Parts: sequence; C-alpha cells; structure tokens
Amino acid sequence: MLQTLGLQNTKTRRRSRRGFKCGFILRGPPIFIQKTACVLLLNRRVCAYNNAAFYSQTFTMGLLTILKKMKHKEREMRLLMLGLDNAGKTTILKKFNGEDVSTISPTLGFNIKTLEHRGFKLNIWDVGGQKSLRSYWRNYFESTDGLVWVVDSADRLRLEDCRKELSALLLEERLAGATLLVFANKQDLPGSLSKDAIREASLVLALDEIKTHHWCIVGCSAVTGENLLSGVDWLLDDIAARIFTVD
Ligand SMILES: Nc1nc2c(ncn2[C@@H]2O[C@H](COP(=O)(O)OP(=O)(O)OP(=O)(O)O)[C@@H](O)[C@H]2O)c(=O)[nH]1
Ligand SMILES: [Mg+2]
Repeated sequence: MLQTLGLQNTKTRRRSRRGFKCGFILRGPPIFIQKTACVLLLNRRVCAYNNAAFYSQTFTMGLLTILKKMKHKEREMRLLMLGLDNAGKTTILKKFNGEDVSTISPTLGFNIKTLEHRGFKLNIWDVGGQKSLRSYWRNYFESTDGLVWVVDSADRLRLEDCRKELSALLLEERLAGATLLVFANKQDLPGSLSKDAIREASLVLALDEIKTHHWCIVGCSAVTGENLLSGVDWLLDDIAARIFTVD
C-alpha cells in the first residue's frame, strides 16, 4: 500500500520541531542567513533615523525570507487532520502508512505519523473527533501548514454539525495561514451523498463562502485508497507554493 500511495514512512524525529529549529540557529546558520541578518540589523538601525514604517516593513519581509529559506531547507510540513468522530481520519492515516485498515477503533487522544512524499517530510496529526474531545483540538493548531477536514459523506444527518465545526475552525487565528483540504470520505458506500457528491458536499459545507483560506474538496475512500493521493498532492502543491517559494 505504501508504494501504491507513494508515501514512505520515516522515523519520527526525536527532537521536537521547535527544538530542532533552535538547535539549527544556535549551531550557526549558513552564510547566506548570517549575511541577510546583518543587512536586517542595519535596516533596523537605519529605521530609527529614516522612515520607520518603510524599514520595519523591510525588516519583516527580510525575516519572512529567512524563515522561508529555513523551511525550504527542512522541507517539512505539519498537517492537522480533523473532523467529526467516525469520519475516517485514522483510516486515512493508516492507509497512507500502508497499515491494515480492517481494525480501527475510535481515537481518544491523537495519532501522529511522519511520512515522506515527493521529498517532503509530512508530520500528520490525527486527533479524535468525538464531541467531548473537540475542545482539545486547539492544542494542535500551532504551526499547522495544512488542515485536512474529513467528512463522512454517508452521514447526512450530521452534515450541519460538520459545517458548524469547520466554520469555527476557520475563524481560528492560529490556523489562518493553513491550506484547507476537505476529504469527502466514504465514497465507496452506496448511501454517500449522491453521484455528484463533491459538488453537493461543497454546497452543504458552504465552502464557496470561504475567502480566508485556499481550499479544495476531494471525494475519496479511505478503505479503497481512491483519491487520497491526489488530495494530498494538491495540498502539498498549495503549501509549497505559499511557504517554500524563496525570494
Ligand atoms: N466504507 C468505508 N468505511 C470507512 C471509510 N473510512 C473509514 N471507514 C470506517 O469508518 C469507521 C470510523 O473510522 P475512523 O478512521 O476510526 O474514524 P475517525 O475519524 O478516526 O474517528 P474518531 O477517531 O472517533 O475521531 C471505521 O469503522 C472505518 O472502517 C471509507 O472510506 N469507507
Ligand atoms: Mg480516529
């Protein structure tokens, strides 16, 4: 399955993401970063004597460039997978990882897997979606590059719940920069929405009204693996275009 989906498992890095970044800076950044930092320092001083707004903007832009370059070097993304309980999040994660998906139980905490795909290291977080657990979702927002919202397309009764939860998430400041991929899952089930499930789901979830995030909806089946990879590819392309583009 691993090969079918084109993903490779990797060992989860022991150091935390933040710890790695700190270590990277302390051990001495590459020359181009040091040079840029000097220019930035200069910019900051000049700022005191000249047009403060202009130079502080230069400083911010410069900092952004450095961060982008560091991210580029890491080629690492953090993807957060959320959705109502029973939507199929854990099944999707296991399918990506080439694991058996016949025995899945509800997630009471979270699962994390680090996979490699197209040269990117993907840290995928799958958090339990039961109502009592949703207040903990916020603990996972930090540094999210991509939000994967999983919908059970056969669960028509809870589509309104689903829409409300997603709308609330999109107002979260810490998710403001994240790209949104909606997986309309369980397309293999006869009762799932309609033959034009994707368009219907996007209407029901009011996706057209989202102006704050780049988004895309993909119909898929975690059991058969259908369309999982094309969804992830779109997500990676969008994130890469936003955060790995240098200069
Ligand atoms: N037919 C079908 N069943 C699916 C699909 N994806 C998941 N399921 C089933 O749906 C049930 C719930 O799947 P999970 O992956 O545990 O759902 P979850 O979103 O992780 O649920 P929580 O951990 O409670 O948030 C399981 O019985 C899966 O086998 C799918 O694409 N098709
Ligand atoms: Mg789960």
